[in-house]
Amino acid sequence: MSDCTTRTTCPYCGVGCGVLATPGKDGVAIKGDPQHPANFGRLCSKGSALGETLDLDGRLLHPEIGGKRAGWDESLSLVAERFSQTIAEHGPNSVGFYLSGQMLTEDYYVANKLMKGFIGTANVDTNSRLCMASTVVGHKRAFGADIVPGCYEDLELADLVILVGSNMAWCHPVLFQRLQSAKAERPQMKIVLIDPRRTKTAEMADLHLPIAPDGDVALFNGLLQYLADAGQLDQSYIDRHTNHFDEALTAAKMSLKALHAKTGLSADQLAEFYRLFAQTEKVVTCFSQGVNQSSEGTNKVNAIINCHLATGRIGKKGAGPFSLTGQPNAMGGREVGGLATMLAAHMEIGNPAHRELVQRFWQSPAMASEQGLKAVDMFDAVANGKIKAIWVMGTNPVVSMPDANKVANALENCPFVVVSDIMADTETARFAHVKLPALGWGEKDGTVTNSERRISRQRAFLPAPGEARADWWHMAEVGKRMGHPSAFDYRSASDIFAEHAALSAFENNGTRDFDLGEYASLSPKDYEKFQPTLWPRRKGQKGVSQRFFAGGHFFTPDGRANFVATPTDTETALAQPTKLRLNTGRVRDHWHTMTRTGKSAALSAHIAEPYCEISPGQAAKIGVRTAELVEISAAGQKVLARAIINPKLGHDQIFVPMHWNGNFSSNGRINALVPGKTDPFSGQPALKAAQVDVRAANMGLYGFMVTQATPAELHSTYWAKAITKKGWRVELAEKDAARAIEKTVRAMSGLEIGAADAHYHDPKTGQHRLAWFAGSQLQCALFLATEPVAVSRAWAVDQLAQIFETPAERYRLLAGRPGKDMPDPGPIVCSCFSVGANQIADAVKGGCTSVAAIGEKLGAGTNCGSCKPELSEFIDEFTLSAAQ
Ligand SMILES: Nc1nc2c(c(=O)[nH]1)N[C@H]1C(S)=C(S)[C@@H](COP(=O)(O)OP(=O)(O)OC[C@H]3O[C@@H](n4cnc5c(=O)[nH]c(N)nc54)[C@H](O)[C@@H]3O)O[C@H]1N2
Ligand SMILES: Nc1nc2c(c(=O)[nH]1)N[C@H]1C(S)=C(S)[C@@H](COP(=O)(O)OP(=O)(O)OC[C@H]3O[C@@H](n4cnc5c(=O)[nH]c(N)nc54)[C@H](O)[C@@H]3O)O[C@H]1N2
Ligand code: SF4
Ligand SMILES: [Mo]
Repeated sequence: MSDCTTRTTCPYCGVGCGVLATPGKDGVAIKGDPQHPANFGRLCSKGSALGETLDLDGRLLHPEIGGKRAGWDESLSLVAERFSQTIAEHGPNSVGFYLSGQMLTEDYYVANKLMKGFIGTANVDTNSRLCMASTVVGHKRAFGADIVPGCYEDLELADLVILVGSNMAWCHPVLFQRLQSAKAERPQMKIVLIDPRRTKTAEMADLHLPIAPDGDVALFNGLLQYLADAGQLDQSYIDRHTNHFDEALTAAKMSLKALHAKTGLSADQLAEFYRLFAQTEKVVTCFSQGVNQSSEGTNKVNAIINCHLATGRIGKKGAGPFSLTGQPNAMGGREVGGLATMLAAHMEIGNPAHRELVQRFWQSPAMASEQGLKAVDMFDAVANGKIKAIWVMGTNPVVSMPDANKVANALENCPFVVVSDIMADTETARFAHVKLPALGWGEKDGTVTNSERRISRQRAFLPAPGEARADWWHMAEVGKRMGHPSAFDYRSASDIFAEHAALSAFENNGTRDFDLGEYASLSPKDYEKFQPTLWPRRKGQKGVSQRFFAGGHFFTPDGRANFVATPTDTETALAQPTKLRLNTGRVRDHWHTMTRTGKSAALSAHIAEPYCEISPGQAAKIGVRTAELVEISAAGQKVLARAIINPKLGHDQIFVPMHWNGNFSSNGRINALVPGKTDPFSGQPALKAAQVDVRAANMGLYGFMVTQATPAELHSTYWAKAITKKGWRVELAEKDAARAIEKTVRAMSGLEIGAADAHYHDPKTGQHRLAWFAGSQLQCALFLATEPVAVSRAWAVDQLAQIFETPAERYRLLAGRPGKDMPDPGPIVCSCFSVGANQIADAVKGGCTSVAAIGEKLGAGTNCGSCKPELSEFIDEFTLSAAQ
């Protein structure tokens, strides 16, 4: 490790990998930190590409008022004044903060303190409501506190790992790799995947249960019933450490017929799963958004926990329920009480003693006395004018909230909107009256807590760009200007962390789970040296315990865990059988609304446009073929996406990724179609369950363009753009083929069709192909056809900026025919080494029958390893076809 290397933590997923960042002449070199206990040196594709996302293109570098550059002082004063004035006129409930699990703990702490302790309302909610809220409530109902009982090591020690509603291969890739290594060492370890879709995660599973959407409560209720019938309960644990078992078992009872109907699984599938669970002592059940983002998300969480409590498989090595948190600081946000339903340091807003304690600690003038508005309700309150001033920080709700157009309209009509972001032009920032530039990853200092309760430092290794300042500073400066100078007089993130730690330990004495007393008087120097640690860290505590509840002590009033009755009488069948069920989620190489990963050519190569997975039967029914566009609609809103026909998908289901938005595609923002239906206990929206119509989009003209210039305004019916190493690639489609191609071209690239240096036109097939050169260097190539353009994208992208001297070379380019010297790599699978599907298929055909052998030959999978599940799929498919 060189002197210029900084130890920090990845800003993406909740695995919380340690990163070594070394700024140098050619940018920042990124490596996994071998000493970090989350990843031991590994990084996934997104972590590995962090260096590509640190440029200042598109960054917000100065405060803006009404779209014009403004000074910090006037901007902060305006925010303070407008919030104060709104509160004076309409009361504290007329303002709100909408925050993010990507804020650092210190940022979050200050925001929560300002709103709950000094403005005096709990109208502070966060995108964690869309992410982890059901788990929070599920944990509290069962354990009396929001605790993840185990740690990552448990996944490695388990003999059975169950993944429920988790696409771990793509969403928690380094943890997935740890699990893969553990299984390679102990092949007897079993992995079960429960997901309606067969995802890349299934590549590692011994058993994939393609459960009916929202069949999870029934599945785990059925398991509880099975365990009871088979005499496989841990009766002594139940008797000594829990309450309400009988109620839970009674509620779980259902006929076999109902069980099959709700889960969509056969008797054999159920029996195999139930037997595995019953027979294995060391079981870890990991769950993620297929569980949380549901109108019965909280009951799903409790149905899972019930089975672990009933078998005493909790808090032990290799056993327990394990919530996989999404965002880098989802957990830190919960620790500071960043949600509208909590107080600080895992205290309860509904508990007067807790409120009094926090108020005394903060010396606050106006404590919130009840829960505030949860995300969906908060934007409803903006829409109906109850909230008149809102501050959005570190999240992009116009893309990520359900009923996204309603959110956009609400912000448009809100009298005062503040947005703190690192980027100047997000779909949310467009509605801001005041924009405040935040420090981004690598520029800011603070802490994050990962899925296993491990607190790690994010450290700055880059100078602050422009006038950007830390998020906590935005909040603290407004707090001071609202009349609380001493309460918000922080000099650094370290000051804030120490205060947060002190509050967690304040009059705690072991009564509350969350305790960082050890750090209550941490010095800035110690903060600099802070090593990744699990909590609790009580003052004077000897050693760090990795697990909760081994001794059966819970944080409920009587110290016993609660079984929760989770009846399955909620409707799981399609409400309107004529509609399709829209499932949404993530792709391997993009992060949410793409403001950062969209800057990386390596990450943008894997999947470059919005797509819709659809079953062959459904595709045939609507008359759409692979690669044509489909139109997905609901409530008068429409999304266009590329059809991918997936034979393993249920007939009445489709899947569309959540990432694409107006900055990268014409109409890919899927949340425009997802209604704001929520779980009754957690308020978390059912983001995987919209009812939609799908039909063929019937485009008259399709296009594909590679261009060195950043595409200007794109006006075609459909477009999607992705950055490449030498420029951009753009997918296009026009509804009306007769519409002048010339117009399309000009709108797309500013280039004149008449000025193209090479043309190819085939009136029979309706194909037009054009290329523009600067000297002999390819500047832009455009391929147009009446059906989806059949040109290798990866190959075409590689042609940009190449030299084409002779007419023959240029002709070959327009023919889309790779020359012998430039073979077509096929769609990119390994983003680290740009290895494409054709290359991998050739290698497999040539005798590479293991992932390692492919790696040796092509390099694919040998850096971050995120593509390994895809590589093994190639091998499986080849072996299968060879066997037939
Ligand atoms: N590459 C990448 N990784 C990420 C992120 C990212 O944006 N990109 N975001 C991070 C964040 S914030 C989060 S929250 C996590 C999310 O991580 P995951 O939860 O693993 O990801 P998702 O793709 O949202 O959804 C997981 C799966 O739930 C399935 N599912 C849908 N409905 C049901 C159901 O009713 N039952 C069951 N059992 N399964 C169902 C979907 O088919 C999907 O495959 O990922 C984190 N990691
Ligand atoms: N349909 C559907 N919708 C979903 C989901 C789904 O599965 N399906 N998943 C939901 C889930 S789990 C989540 S977590 C959300 C995520 O959704 P969002 O939180 O909206 O997504 P991000 O793109 O991560 O937004 C982060 C914003 O913060 C900015 N930013 C980055 N770093 C900083 C910083 O240091 N400070 C500040 N102030 N800003 C910064 C980024 O530029 C970006 O604008 O989406 C939810 N929406
Ligand atoms: S798994 Fe990947 S995205 Fe998640 S923290 Fe590790 S490197 Fe970052
Ligand atoms: Mo999330």
